[in-house]
Parts: sequence; C-alpha cells; structure tokens
Amino acid sequence: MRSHRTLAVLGAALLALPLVAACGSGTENSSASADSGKVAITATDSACDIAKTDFQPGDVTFALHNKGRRTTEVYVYGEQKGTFTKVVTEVENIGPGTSRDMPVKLTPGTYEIACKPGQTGDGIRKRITVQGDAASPSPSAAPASPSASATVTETAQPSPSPTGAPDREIEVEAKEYELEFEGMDKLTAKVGERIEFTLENKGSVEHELELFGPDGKVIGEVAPVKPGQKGKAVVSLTVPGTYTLKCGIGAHADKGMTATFTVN
Ligand SMILES: [Cu+2]
Repeated sequence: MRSHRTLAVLGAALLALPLVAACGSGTENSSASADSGKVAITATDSACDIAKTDFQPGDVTFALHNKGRRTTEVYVYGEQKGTFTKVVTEVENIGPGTSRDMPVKLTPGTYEIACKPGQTGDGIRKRITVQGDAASPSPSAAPASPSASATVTETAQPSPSPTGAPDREIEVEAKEYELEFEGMDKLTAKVGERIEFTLENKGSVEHELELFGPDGKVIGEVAPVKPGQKGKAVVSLTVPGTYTLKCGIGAHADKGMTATFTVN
C-alpha cells in the first residue's frame, strides 16, 4: 500500500521533471541572449565570429574562444576621428583551444572587435553597434553602486570629453631595439592628463606600442606600425604611479624596447 503510494508520487515527479527541465532550459536560453549573459566570440586563424552585433549600453562580458592553431588576442576598438584605433579593452595570450572572458562597459556608438591570430597586425575586424543616446547612458547605466568596480574606475576619471583634444602629444620613435622620446627618463605627467602617443617606426621591422598603467594593465595601444609609418593612441592618466611603454611584438621589449614615465 505504502510502496504503491510512493511509486505514484515518484511517477508524478518523473512526469513533471521533463516539463520543469524544458521550462528551465528555455529560460536559460533567453537570458543567455539578453545583455546580462556572455556573448561568445569565436576566434580561429582566419575568422572572428561574434554571436551578436547589436547591443544595449552597459556591461557586457564577451566569452572568447580560440579555436585556431595560433595564440590570439582580442581587442575592442572605439571610434576616434573616423578610425577604430582607440583601445577600449583587450585580452592577450589566448592559447589555442582555450577560453577567456573579456568584460567591457559599452557606451552608445560603433566599435570594432579585432581577433588577432598570432597576436600581430590589425586583426580580423568585425563591427558592433551599441544603441542609445550618447548623452544619457552613463548616469543611468552607472548607479552609484560601489560594488561595480568597472563603473568606479570610469567615474573616477576626471572625465574630459573622450573625443576632446589631448592635453599633449608625445612622439615616440621606435627602432631595433629601442623606444625614444623627448625628455625620456625625466618625463612626468599629471593625473587627469590625456596624452596622445604617436609611434613613428624608424626601424626596419614592424613595431607597436603598448601602454601599461601602474597596476600593469594595458591602458592603450598603438597597433603594429610598418617601417616608415606612424600610429597613434590617446591615453588618460587616471592614477599616479609609474607607467610603462613597451613594444609588444616578439621579444622586442626584452631587447630594449621599453620605457617608463611617472604620473604625479
Ligand atoms: Cu618592436
């Protein structure tokens, strides 16, 4: 008698299970495609596939999957004077067969995502669009919540207009194997300054310029520049400390293509 009842209950539970499961997975699917979920970027040696290209302003996490045979890196570039050269964020050294997350806060506008198999060159670029009103997203997307660390960094910036003129320009010459600029070793800058770095390649192979903040994180990059050519990047100096310039190609930095400056 009792076992019959147990069986009946069990039977009912089993019958109910598929329904629950179906319901649950349906919910997961819809939330994965919403902005709160991760957006997959699949990089191979010849492709850079992004799961979607239209976004709402706010925080997005890209799930980067390297299905190629070469180590890759993925960049998000913002638009600057009609070209996509402003590094919004990037993840480097994504080995073949591995995955990494790339969180980013997107404000309205057009961006290019670049997958760079072999970690060199302009990469394979795809455009994404973030909808919305450029004037309003920051206050609404960034409630004064101290828990959102990405938001805190943003609002902590002295916030000159991101498209405004830089406070100064520094021309860096690159050759094998050194970086050189005027006032090197004694250059100091102030917190809040925006500096436009121009990299002029006076060598005979490609060079690039990576800029690291005091915490070792990349704050900007001049993509690889061919001999005789120039590239630019504007960076905001948001915290005091020692900043580092490096050529990120091969072992160039180890061979001497590195420099530092101080921000007070
Ligand atoms: Cu170099």
